Amino acid sequence: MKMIMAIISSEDADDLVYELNQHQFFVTKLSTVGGFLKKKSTTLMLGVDDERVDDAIEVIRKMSGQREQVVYTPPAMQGSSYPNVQMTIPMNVRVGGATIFVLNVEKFEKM
Ligand code: 2BA
Repeated sequence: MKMIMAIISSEDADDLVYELNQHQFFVTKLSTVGGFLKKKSTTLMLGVDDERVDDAIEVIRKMSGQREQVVYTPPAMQGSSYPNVQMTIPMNVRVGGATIFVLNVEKFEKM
């Protein structure tokens, strides 16, 4: 058995946990903070049979891996001659990202 620890963006946590549960993975969710940037993150702990480790990682990659997303931002236009015109500019931003550790589990018991 292995313990997967995945540090992910908190925005992705609920959807990822749902998807992992759908795939019959047990998950424990911890609220964490990055030591360097002090930004809130979520760390998931999954106890997984060896042969299912790759499946779990694939779900994590799909739901919380780094990806590009289009966001629409208002342009920084001061003193426009058309104040009622709402313009937005599409921008590609990188979201998500996961750091994964896979640890050997010496013993697993429920009592
Ligand atoms: P990432 O490498 O994507 O790491 C994101 C978060 O994952 C980290 O948040 C930390 O909570 C966790 N993490 C990553 N590698 C780890 C490890 N080997 N052991 C334990 N936890 C680990 P932060 O510590 O706030 O780091 C945020 C970002 O700042 C990192 O993104 C990396 O790009 C950069 N960074 C972190 N430590 C750094 C350092 N000592 N020097 C330069 N850049 C650093």
